[in-house]
Amino acid sequence: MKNKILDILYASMESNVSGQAICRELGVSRTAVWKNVKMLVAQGYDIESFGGKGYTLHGKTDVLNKYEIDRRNKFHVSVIYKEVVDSTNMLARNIAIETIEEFTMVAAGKQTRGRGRLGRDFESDNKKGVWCSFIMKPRMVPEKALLITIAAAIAVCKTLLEICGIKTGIKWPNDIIANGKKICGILSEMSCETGAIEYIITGIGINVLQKKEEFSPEIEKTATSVFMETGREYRRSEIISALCYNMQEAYKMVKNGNYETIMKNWKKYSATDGKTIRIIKNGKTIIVQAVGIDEKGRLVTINNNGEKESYNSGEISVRGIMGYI
Ligand code: BT5
Repeated sequence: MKNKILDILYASMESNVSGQAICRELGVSRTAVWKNVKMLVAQGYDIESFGGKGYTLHGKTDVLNKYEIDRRNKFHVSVIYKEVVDSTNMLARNIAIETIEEFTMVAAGKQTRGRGRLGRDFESDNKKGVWCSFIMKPRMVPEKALLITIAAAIAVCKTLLEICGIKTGIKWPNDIIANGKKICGILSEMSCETGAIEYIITGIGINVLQKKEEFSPEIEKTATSVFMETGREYRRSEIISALCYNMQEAYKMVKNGNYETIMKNWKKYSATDGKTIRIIKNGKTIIVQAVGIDEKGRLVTINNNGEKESYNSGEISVRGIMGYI
């Protein structure tokens, strides 16, 4: 019933809806409406109550739940939402095995064990960010899977530009940076069977509402958030819904082999192209120039002798661009 009440209040946002009208429309008692409104307020909705005579929904609050995502879900993507999980990538893995859906989003209010690459942690034990994973089941050869991470990075940059007006760049292959600091991390994991992709899970973590002092001392100097970049408290539901849309588009681009569009967008958002970068390979540091990416999403570089080389994401670690260490 809560969702039906929200539908009615959203339809007349910022104006008074009489309690009686809600009762009539839903065929329930005044007490039932009042009890449900109380629960919505406890969830964080800003609903003004006029002594049982009516209710007004104010639209400024940042409530993240399945209803808020679905309400803005233009593609009607299948969405799974949990208040607290260990890691959305872990939950997604269990769902991926069962589901027959080709594209699913798993999102959480907070993560108690957010994961980065190579066993690193990702700080997300707070309700201040967008923490989600996309389960994709494409018919595609595994070599092209790295392109999904690239396309996801493009989807994040697009979303942050469209919704928050923030210009970001992709630090190949999985970091999104704003003014030299990390605003988002991406973690793609893949399962293959007999040479074909069984599923790909792409986890995306975007810092939205954190203030500088809310990051741990370990990342305080290298991390940033939408709030720190804009001074505004954007709604997570708005960002996640736009991301879901852009991610679906990104997925289609990769699946349909629309490389030209991917390359065009890569050039637009790349933070590495044309830059001298330090790459670490097998513990050794090499200085090269980043040229771009190839059709498999590998990083293409050129060294002082003019020799070109392409790298997979597992092979190297990129350092030293735009002040990001
Ligand atoms: C990543 O790994 O950046 C991938 C992060 C993916 C997170 C999403 S959230 C939803 C989904 N569920 C998960 O469990 N994970 C995904 P990596 O490139 O290894 O970077 C990790 C490093 O980034 C850490 O060692 C810290 O230095 C830094 N870091 C940790 N938390 C951060 C944060 N919130 N913002 C910026 N930097 C952070």
